[in-house]
Amino acid sequence: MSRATAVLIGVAIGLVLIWGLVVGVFVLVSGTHEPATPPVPVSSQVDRSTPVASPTGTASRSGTTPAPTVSPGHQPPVFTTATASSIRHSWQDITYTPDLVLDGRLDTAWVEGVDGPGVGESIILTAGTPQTVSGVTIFNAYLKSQAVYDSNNAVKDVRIIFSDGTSVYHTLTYGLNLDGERIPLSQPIETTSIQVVIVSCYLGTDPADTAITEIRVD
Ligand SMILES: [Ca+2]
Repeated sequence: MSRATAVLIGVAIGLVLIWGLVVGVFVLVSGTHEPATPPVPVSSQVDRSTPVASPTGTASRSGTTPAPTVSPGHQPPVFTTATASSIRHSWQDITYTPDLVLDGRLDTAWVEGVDGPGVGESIILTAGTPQTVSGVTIFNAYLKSQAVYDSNNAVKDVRIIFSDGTSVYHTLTYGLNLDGERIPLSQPIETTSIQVVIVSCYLGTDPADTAITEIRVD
């Protein structure tokens, strides 16, 4: 064997060894790539867990159901102030001011203060902001007791006027009624005021005074 041939064989062996190393390394590298594949399912698990999380979010939203509580029903209307076209003078320590229709008591009342039964007199409830009203309940006359009821006038025909100018007319029933008589509106009205006008009266034994014990609004 010539020297050149020996060199060629040596080079060939060297190349084979290098090739072997390259292939080995490639196998090792591609082998480490194999486990790199699982992350895909892992990430898909993350995707799956995300939708799972979102229903949980919706559940907590519906669980925090105060939102439905607010949306279905409107806030009850609140009228804080009452003024009147006239007021009967106080007698002894009893007063008859208009605010007494908003005090929640059936033994206090507004009594008009003009001569005669007070036809045309009125009481006005007002609110700082528009309120949605579906009905007005009148606790008619002076409900402190049957005797007091009998002596004072009760309202018979009443006109209720709202701040937008619309009005309803209603004839109240005679008789002591501690539950009040509700006057329903054909549709809710947004209003900042409710004026209750005495159109006519049922006369009491002392026909000088007409009273309204309470006015409640829903
Ligand atoms: Ca009252």
